[in-house]
Parts: sequence; structure tokens; C-alpha cells
Amino acid sequence: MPKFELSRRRFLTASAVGAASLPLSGCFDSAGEIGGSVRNTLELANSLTYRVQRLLLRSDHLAVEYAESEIRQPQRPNGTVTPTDADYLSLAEASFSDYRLEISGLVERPMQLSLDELRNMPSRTQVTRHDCVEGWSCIAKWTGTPLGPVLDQAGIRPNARYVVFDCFDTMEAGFTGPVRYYESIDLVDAHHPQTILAYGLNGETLPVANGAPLRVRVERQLGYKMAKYIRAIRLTDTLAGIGGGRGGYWEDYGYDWFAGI
Ligand SMILES: Nc1nc2c(c(=O)[nH]1)N[C@H]1C(S)=C(S)[C@@H](COP(=O)(O)O)O[C@H]1N2
Ligand SMILES: [Mo]
Repeated sequence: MPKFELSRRRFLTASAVGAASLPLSGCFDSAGEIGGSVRNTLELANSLTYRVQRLLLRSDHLAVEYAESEIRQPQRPNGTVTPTDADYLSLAEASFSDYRLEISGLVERPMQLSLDELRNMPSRTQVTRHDCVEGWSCIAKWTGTPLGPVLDQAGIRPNARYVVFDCFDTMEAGFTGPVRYYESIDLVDAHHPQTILAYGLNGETLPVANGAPLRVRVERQLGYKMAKYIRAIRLTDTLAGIGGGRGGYWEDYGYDWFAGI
């Protein structure tokens, strides 16, 4: 194994504060065919700027979609798997019937959407590969509604640039103390056809471990970008006021904001 891989693994192990140490449970790890490309991606993401990646990755370029027969394992739950936050638990107890997705910020019409309303919007199902920065991957079937048209309904203001996801789950090891998970993407990724607000996994209702009732799929980026347990979506013109200012919980620890695969 080349040296940089070892040191990166050590770095990742040391910096994965709060990450669950679950067994790999059938997912393929970094010794396999996929791990190499994940590591190459990391090297690439470190050395290229966001703008260069945007040029290389055409905005309409689709992530690979697989056949259902290629799903060889359940989606490995990672990060938070059982939120303990009181507001989340009371929603979960009622099977999320009182859940409302809030959409606010730089929009003409702030919205509050129930799960039924989201399920009645156009749906997309895709079998895709999830690559975690820790070096494992899973293929799974995700069902949800494309994010772009949902935001369009709220009327995106011309000065909006970022889509910020505010999650229910509190991370105890936050940069400045306990903090709820947060992430962000830009409007290009928000309008990518495979970017969906997912409520289904492998033909079932999205389980709590994988982000119920709603999580985002951003198929051309690494796993940490795909916020689970989404409470609210905010459109902003800057990431300055979000957490430590780098646009995401892990980004505030030094991970790249643009984690292109
Ligand atoms: N709210 C929230 N979203 C999150 C995380 C988390 O801890 N909390 N972990 C991230 C990481 S590192 C990964 S790899 C994926 C894991 O998704 P899964 O549990 O469905 O495999 O969720 C991402 N989204
Ligand atoms: Mo991850």
C-alpha cells in the first residue's frame, strides 16, 4: 500500500470524532475495487479548486446508476443512527405524521411541506453507490422527489446561492460544543436531476438509521454531504453564518465543502 494511503487512513481515523464504529456489514471497504477510486477522489478534491471541478463535472453529468441485482448489502448506517433529540423523538413516535419540512431564507414563498405532500410530488427512484470518506461504499435504491423543483415552487430569489440543510440530530463533539448536523450544497447540485429528497430506501420507507423521515441524496459527492434527518432547508447567499462558516459539520473539521466523486 503506498504511503499516502496509510497516512490518510490514520488521519481519517484520528479525525472521525463521533463517527459510529459499526462493522462493515457487507459493504465493500477500501481494500476493494471502489476504495481506490474514493481515495483518488480525495486526492483530486484536495488539489483542485471547486471551480475546476465544476468545469470537469458538467452540470448535467449523471452519476452511475446500477441494476437492482447489483445491490449486495443493506445501506450501512453511519454517523448518527438513532437521534435522541426530543423534538425528533416525538415526531417519530407519531410515525412523522406531524413532520413538516420548512423551506425558508431567500425564497419568495416560505413553505412547510408534509410527507404526504412530498410523496405526491414527482418521484424518482435510482440505484446508486454511496461512497463514505472513511473508505467504504454501498449500492442502494433511493426513492424521493427531486429537490430543484421543490425549491422552485418556493420561488428562489436571484441572490440565493446555497441550499443549507438543518438536521434534527445533535452531534456531541461539535466544533464549539454540541450542535445539530448541518450541510450545504450549491444551486447547481440542488437542480441536478439525481439530487432528491429521499423518503424511501430499497423499496421500504426510509428507516431511522438512514435518516427518516427525509434525507438528501447528492449522488456526485461523498456521503457526508447527504444530510439525514432534515428538519429545514434554508436558501442563503453566503455560508458565513452557518456553523463555523465552512458550510457543513465535517467541513468545519477540515473536510472539503465540494466533495466531488
Ligand atoms: N444528519 C446527519 N446526516 C448525515 C450524517 C450524520 O451523522 N447526521 N452522517 C453523514 C455520513 S458521514 C454518511 S457516510 C452518510 C451515511 O448515510 P447512511 O447512514 O444512510 O449510510 O450520512 C451523512 N449524513
Ligand atoms: Mo461518511
